Amino acid sequence: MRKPLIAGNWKMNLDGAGATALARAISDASPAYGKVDLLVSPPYVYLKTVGSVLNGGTVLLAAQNMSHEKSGAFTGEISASMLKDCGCTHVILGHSERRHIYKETDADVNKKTLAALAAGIVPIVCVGELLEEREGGKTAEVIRTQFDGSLAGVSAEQLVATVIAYEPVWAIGTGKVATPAQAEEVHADLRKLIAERYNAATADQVRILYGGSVKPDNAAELLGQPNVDGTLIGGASLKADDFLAIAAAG
Ligand code: G2H
Repeated sequence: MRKPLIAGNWKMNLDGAGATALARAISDASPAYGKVDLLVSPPYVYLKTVGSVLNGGTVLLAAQNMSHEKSGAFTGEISASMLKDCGCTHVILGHSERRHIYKETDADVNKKTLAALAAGIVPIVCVGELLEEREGGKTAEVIRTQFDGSLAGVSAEQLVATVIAYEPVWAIGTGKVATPAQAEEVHADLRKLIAERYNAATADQVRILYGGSVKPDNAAELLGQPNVDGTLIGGASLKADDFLAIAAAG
């Protein structure tokens, strides 16, 4: 039985006061949402502040990216051990904004994934197709290629400790949500791929989140799909009421 994970990706939004207030509202309400795991992912500079608000509670803390390097002359980069030091349990890797704006490749995501796992941080590895790829009938091929490239060298044991997020690029921040059937088709194919590459028991345990314009009014149907094990939420995670309404649907 996979416990749903409801994750808020705050992206490059909020200021210190706003991040603190949002974290406090979610943390205070969290005891009523025990059926799901709650996670927030603030910008790097607010991780410590948000972590101190969440301290002692059950809400999980994630960074939105990290370097695969351990330390050294990498100006502007942040390592896995620094994230751990700030209280992070998770890190989002290969988000489509990283892949498409900052040109991160599957090989880059793979190095980061292996570094996160080695450091004991749970990677939330994102995959997703572009609109033209979907329209060209290439969705399954693109997702499978991204999965294989991003997760190369990950053992079955490590994969169970990894979260996959399917985020169709055409549905991100656009208001165009994938239909529950479209999401379920890709999630089911990802689970089949995990069973092929690893085994059925591993496939059964890995959580696969859906992301892309998830809102309170579409969350229940998406989360009702058998292979949708949670959501990665952008815009709607910036308001505690909306985020918690999605969590209530989990
Ligand atoms: C997809 C999602 C969060 P939004 O990027 O990862 O954002 O919910 O705003 O589409």
